Amino acid sequence: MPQPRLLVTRKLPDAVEVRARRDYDAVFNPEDRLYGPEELIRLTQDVDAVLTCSTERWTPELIEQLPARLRIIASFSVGYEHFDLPALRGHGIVASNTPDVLTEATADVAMLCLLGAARRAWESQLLLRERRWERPKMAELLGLELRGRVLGIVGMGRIGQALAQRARGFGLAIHYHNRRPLPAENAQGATYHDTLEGLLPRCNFLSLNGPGGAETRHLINERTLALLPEGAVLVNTSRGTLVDDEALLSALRSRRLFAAGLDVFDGEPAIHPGYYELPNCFLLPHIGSATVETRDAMGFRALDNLDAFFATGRAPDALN
Ligand code: 8YV
Repeated sequence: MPQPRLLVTRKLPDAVEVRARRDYDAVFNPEDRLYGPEELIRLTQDVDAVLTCSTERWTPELIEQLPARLRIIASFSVGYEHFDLPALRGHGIVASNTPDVLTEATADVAMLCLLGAARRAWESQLLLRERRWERPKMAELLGLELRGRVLGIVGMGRIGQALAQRARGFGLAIHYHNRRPLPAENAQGATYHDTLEGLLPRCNFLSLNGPGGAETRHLINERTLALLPEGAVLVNTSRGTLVDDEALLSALRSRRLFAAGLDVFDGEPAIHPGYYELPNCFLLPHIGSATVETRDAMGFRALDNLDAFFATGRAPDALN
């Protein structure tokens, strides 16, 4: 049996590419260019499978033009809002993601964002790097203590729960909003709110850990931001689309919010320029899953899905 032909759309860690090259007739993207829809249509014409990232959007218009030969698109990501699942299903193409393997790394970065925002890490970095640190000042660069405050988590899935576990160690009380309350063994004493409106007024810190997509677009907007207590901190490591940038920037400028810690942005990497101007933003370039172990595990999980699909016709992490 000839090896299935696989298009790998982005440059992936070496160990992942070595395995893909061993088991597939694989085509890579060594320059790590970002493919637009036309290029994707051209490059997929002679492949059986694609290993994609969340940087490629699989829209109905694009899916319409994929060849009958293409049977599976495995994503190197847990998020899957870049897939139009009904359109893929309609074309008999299986889509899969990589759940579980990036939970801990992403929860670590959520904690980093929370601490970076609360303790004014960016302003402190600037003071040093611009050689402006004259002497320790007792009444400057004062941040927020975590102990005894409340962290609200929107979206208490795997990553939300892993963040809650970390945050408890810092003395934060956990409240959360989810479609459904968690079983007691997963909630670990966290307080459930059945509405976002019920949760927000309780939160000194708010972390967004829900999925992207149309349903959650601009969940955090002028109205919902106004429900947070004065001086709250917003953390986002899920998807930038959850936040209305103009509303957040205005709350940060007026200091109604103390700070924000953001790893994801609407339209990234072309983020809203307003963020660059504000000292009370701790900004990271979407590095939630960026550890050696996790990025390898994501690639291996995507390949596991492809292997199982070609061996049995079923991908364990199939989404459709
Ligand atoms: C990835 C992510 O870096 O897995 C996800 O959903 O957001 C990130 O971990 C990125 O999406 C790679 O495709």
